[in-house]
Amino acid sequence: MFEKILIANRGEIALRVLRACREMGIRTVAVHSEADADAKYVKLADESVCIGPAASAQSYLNVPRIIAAAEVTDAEAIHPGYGFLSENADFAERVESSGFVFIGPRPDTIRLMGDKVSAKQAMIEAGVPCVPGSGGALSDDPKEIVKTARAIGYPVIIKAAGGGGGRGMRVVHTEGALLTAVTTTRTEAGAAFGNPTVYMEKFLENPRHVEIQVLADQHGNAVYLGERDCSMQRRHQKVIEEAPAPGIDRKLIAKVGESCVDACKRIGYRGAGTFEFLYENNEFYFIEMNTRVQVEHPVTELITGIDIVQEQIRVAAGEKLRFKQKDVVLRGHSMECRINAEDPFKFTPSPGKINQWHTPGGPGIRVDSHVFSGYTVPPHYDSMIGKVIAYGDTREQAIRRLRVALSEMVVDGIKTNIPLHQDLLADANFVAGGTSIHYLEHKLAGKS
Ligand code: MV4
Repeated sequence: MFEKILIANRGEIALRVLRACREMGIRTVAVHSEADADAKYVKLADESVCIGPAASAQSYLNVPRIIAAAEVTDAEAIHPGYGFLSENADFAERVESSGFVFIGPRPDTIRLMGDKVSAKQAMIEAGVPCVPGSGGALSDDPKEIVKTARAIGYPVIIKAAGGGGGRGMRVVHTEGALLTAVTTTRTEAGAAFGNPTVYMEKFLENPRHVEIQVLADQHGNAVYLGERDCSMQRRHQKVIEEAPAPGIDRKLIAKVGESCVDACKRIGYRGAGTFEFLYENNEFYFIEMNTRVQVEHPVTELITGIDIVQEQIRVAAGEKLRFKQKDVVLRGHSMECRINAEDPFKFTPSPGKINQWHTPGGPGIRVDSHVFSGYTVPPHYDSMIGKVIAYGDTREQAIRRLRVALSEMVVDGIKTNIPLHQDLLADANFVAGGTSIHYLEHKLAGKS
């Protein structure tokens, strides 16, 4: 096992990784920007290195500084968390060529999944169900483009190969709008991602977002840890996530989960990963794969009893997975509310000093946050300041526990989205389960 790990991230995930390391007896190096010098996880870490000014581009995205910090502290491995450099294949390559272990998949796997056309190609070959589409990059020939769209059937969606997470997409409802949409998406993709390649899919009108968590070691073993429903989102930012996904046939999930495991084995996947699907009319359709630990990993941890971050570290160190698929048993229900420093209904950021921070507790409540009373939320980064996660025997119990937990929580000094969560946890449609990816935006627009 590693003796020392450098954590190349900030906020709640830096603290989450630090806790995993401490529990495993691994020493830690925190790297931080000037704005995060007083963070709790920086003080809890065995060593810390300031890697630059507040702006992420000069600190948390500053590859030479991060590598230098690993060198001077003699760390053996680097955990990238989520966001920042976590899915940057060039960074993973630099980490490995500098003699450190990247806690994540091999660089070429990150590259394969970062290109959404090659990712989808790999999934089709592995037998993972995909959205019907162009089956590769879209042709340059207008006649071919029209033919492809007719074969798929309108509406279609044009997506950038270099996009993902909702960036670089355009929905097309009629043949008359097709070619300009393709040209515009290509131009935008070239400018935004340096890659004008686009592909086409059938546009699914009212799906849910259901994703499958996988873990794979470097010895050819892989398992899936059930699924998460992340449909409650606004502008591609998830708000509430839960596991299991309500009302979906377990046999179907097992079939799709096994196909994800097969895909992991075929591509030689290593570490934790997430297969994102759209789910509509009792069918799963793969859209993208994330090659990092995700914000919402705790809901899976609570229903499986598996510490995903510790497993990431173990498989990165070359250990074999300690459990087989039959040992992965889902029990109960878990739900997570992302707590953001923002206006609950206008969504404008609300950074600043938190005078009082009181977190909830009691049976089945977990709070993942780096915040404390007196902490100042810097304006330079993502607005998420923590997560309240509930576990219950049933979905109803998890929801009741979350409601009680949020009612106990005190965040004084800044605005948070807790009132939005309280609205959602009292919303009859959400409580019934199975709302689509458009539900929250429709609700906020006053349509439901
Ligand atoms: C789609 C889709 C409908 N049909 N693809 C948005 C984020 C990116 N991961 C893929 N996205 C979508 N792809 C087809 N063929 C609808 C979305 C989509 C979406 C997906 C997941 C979660 C939230 C979403 C919000 C709007 C659109």
